[in-house]
Amino acid sequence: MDARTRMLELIRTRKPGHALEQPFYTDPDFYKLDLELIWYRDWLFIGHDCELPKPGSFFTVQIGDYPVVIVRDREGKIQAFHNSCRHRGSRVCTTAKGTQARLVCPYHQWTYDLDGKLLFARQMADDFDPSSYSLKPVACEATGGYIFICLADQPADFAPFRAMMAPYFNPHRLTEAKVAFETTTVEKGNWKLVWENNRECYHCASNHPELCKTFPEAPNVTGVNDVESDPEMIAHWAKCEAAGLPSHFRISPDGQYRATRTPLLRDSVSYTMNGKAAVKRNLSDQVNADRIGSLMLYHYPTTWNHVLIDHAVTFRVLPLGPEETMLTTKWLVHKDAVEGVDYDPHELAHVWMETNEQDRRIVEENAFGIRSPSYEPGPYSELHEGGTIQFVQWYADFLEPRLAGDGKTRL
Ligand code: 3BY
Ligand code: FES
Ligand code: FE
Repeated sequence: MDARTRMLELIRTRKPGHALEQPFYTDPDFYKLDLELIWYRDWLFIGHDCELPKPGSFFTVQIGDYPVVIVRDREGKIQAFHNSCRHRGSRVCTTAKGTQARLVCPYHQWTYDLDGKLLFARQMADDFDPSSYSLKPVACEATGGYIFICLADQPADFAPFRAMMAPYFNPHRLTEAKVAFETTTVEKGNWKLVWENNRECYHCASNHPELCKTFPEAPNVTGVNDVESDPEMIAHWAKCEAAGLPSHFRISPDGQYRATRTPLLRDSVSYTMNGKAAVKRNLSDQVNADRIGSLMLYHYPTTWNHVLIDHAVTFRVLPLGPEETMLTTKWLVHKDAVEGVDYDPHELAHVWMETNEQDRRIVEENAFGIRSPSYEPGPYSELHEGGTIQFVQWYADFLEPRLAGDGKTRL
């Protein structure tokens, strides 16, 4: 039986409310199917507009086998291209980020403009037509300070996500923020284990002493159940919405993305050890309301986020292999906040750096145990792991028709 048929069968026979079978977390062929059917087809959060401050600013990213470069063009528009030279395929941009007037391939110096057009190719034949050798475009959209790309030839409509996200995020002015601190963590576990762990707080009390000082471990905060019947939540949404900040829990019909604003514990305003702001200046000049808590957004499979009054923490998940995942965390502050004066980057990042490290260990231990031939999927707690049940259900529902699908894609 080929991997595709086996995966489809395991999805169709899986016990709802239970973890997945071992190969979903370990098998290289299942991983290839995840790449092909999810990562190469869907919208992926990749970085922030504020990381491309001027024309020629670029950063690079690797999605499975695809190197991609994201660049701000001369008109100020953000564009994405396959980072593979149209001559003999070398990577054109070889650094993580930078600024260049043109994109010059290091191999034979074919030179591309910031809109991907080939400008020069030395000593090619007289009939060589540069206009046929532009860098290949990758679909790219920006909203609320976030850049998304999609590697598919015919990407899904981005408009419904933009329509949901923009009103929640625009007041926070992330387009005008700056990245004050950034970390990269490599976790030795499948990308779905990173998500399953993130979508529940059943593990929080015993693992996250720093985060638990300010973040509520209540299941209706992290999860998707009973969110709309909690009087504290309803009062919080009403207060924030009166201050012009959309806050209600909203989720897409297919469960791929959700936004909601949650209060933090007691009088906390930020993820610090004492709950006080980590940055003296508010993140957005447009938001001055008191105790707005955290605006939380997830968008499967790449990102979860917390936007607070003084800073935002954004997370990007990228798969590196069947049992290896990269988590990039960025702390965004007002662009005019001054390091050492308005904030101390280590204090700013402390709680989530500890939390990420605790979660890395959790994911790696989880992966260890799953490799055991004795592993069998156990039941999630319906009360505490509603978010994880929802993630796994989304994954199964998303893959099933694609696996059953048109049969065009083969390993
Ligand atoms: O970042 C998050 O949203 C989740 C919620 C609970 C565990 N983790 C902290
Ligand atoms: Fe890029 Fe030759 S491979 S110039
Ligand atoms: Fe955690």
